[in-house]
Amino acid sequence: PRGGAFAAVDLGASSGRVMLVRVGPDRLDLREVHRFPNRPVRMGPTLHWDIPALYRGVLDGLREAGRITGGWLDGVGIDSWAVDHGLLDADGVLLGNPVHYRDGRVEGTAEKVAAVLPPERLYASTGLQHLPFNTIYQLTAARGGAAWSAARQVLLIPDLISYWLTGEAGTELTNASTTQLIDPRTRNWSREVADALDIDLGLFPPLRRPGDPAGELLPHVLAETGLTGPVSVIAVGSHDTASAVVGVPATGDGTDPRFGYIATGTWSLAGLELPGPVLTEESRLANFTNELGVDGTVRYLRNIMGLWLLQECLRTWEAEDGGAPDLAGLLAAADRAEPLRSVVDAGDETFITPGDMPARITEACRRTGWPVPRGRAETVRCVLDSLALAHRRALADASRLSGRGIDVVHVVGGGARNEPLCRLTAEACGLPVVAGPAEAAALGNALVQARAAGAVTGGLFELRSLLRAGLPLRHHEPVGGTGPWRRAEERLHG
Ligand code: LFR
Repeated sequence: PRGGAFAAVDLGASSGRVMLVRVGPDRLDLREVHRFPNRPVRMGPTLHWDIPALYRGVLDGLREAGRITGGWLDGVGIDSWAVDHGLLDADGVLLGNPVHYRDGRVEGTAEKVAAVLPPERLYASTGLQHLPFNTIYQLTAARGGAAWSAARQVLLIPDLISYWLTGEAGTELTNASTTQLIDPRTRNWSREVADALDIDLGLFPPLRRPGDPAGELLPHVLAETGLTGPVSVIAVGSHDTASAVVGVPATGDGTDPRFGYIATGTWSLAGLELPGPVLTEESRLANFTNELGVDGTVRYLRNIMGLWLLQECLRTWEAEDGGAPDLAGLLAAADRAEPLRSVVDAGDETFITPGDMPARITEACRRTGWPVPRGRAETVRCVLDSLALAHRRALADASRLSGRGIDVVHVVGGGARNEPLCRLTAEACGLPVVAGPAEAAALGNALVQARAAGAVTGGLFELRSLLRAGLPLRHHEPVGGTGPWRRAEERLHG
């Protein structure tokens, strides 16, 4: 293997970035070449993604990457948040800006789906946790609309970007698993679910697996980005969480990988990497998901509200103040505030939609009999304690339901930079936390490309050893007992 230069496009719910990642048998370095905001926009009653702005950000990033390498790239890979999609008409033209999963259109669709496919059967067939915005609910909401009758193809967000770059359509498997139309045992479409919901699977282009070729940049894309062709697009774990878990610098060798992970960003995704799904009724009731990962793995995890709670508080305060609040100051004040004074259930669906988060936190504390936070520092403390508590609970549940022990917790993604959050998570779990890399998704994206392009070889263990060698990681030992956390958990969840 000779190494190479890869562009990893990683679109998150609050920002997108293009990283230039150089990977070789004993080399891994990454450089952020372009970062751009992801600002959803409400048009009429509906919350949309500003997909043209995101696509422009991708093109700008590729141009910048090419400027650094002299026009040459060994691969391009795209990952983004899951679940959402665009509809294409018979000419391959996008029918309206994709709808944001936090939009209210899915209200009431879970009941419709449950009426034809009971939740027990849906879980037994797909292993997916109930999230009110899973693709099947969005498709249920979209049906009946004018765009739907003109739609000839459904493309998930990374596949849509890839289609514009290459002219070739495919459905990448790890992200497809979040549609709730995939059977995690066969790692293929579930006819049973599609038939029951009357969804035409022919709307989805053929499945691709991470590492599969996904086309070459079109001539006009080369012209616009200044890149020298041919440039291959390579399918990666196109669900950002799939790529982020490839980017976990774990040491387990695959036979006894006793690590838990928390991919933190807008969401916290806390769980385990398993060789196969857990589809028990107990697992369904605990709302655990079996998303498909790279190299035949399963991500057994629970979605926790994540830093969205903090982001929405900040947005509310910014509107009040007419300027951005001082985040570092708030985090420091929260760190000094009384521990575990109040906590909320960070899995509570009432936090999903955008809006006044401090008010919703106050309301949740009142409802459950916890003291109401007095001011911003205590609100932020409540968010951090609540996230750490939810991390503890998710990892303990994952371990119990799968029968696999955990010796160490890896915190990756943007939240790895949040020192108090990592420290509180170590304390709550009673386990050492290794924090970093913050850019796990982009790194996991690039590593899968690099292997497909022959720049490196090996399985997840070998890919991860490059991360361990190449990146600064922070270690947090659990200090203090888990007693207060156990008591808070009992009080909150009974
Ligand atoms: C994280 C993530 C989660 C998914 C949520 C919505 O960015 O991809 O894994 O549940 O966004 O798509």
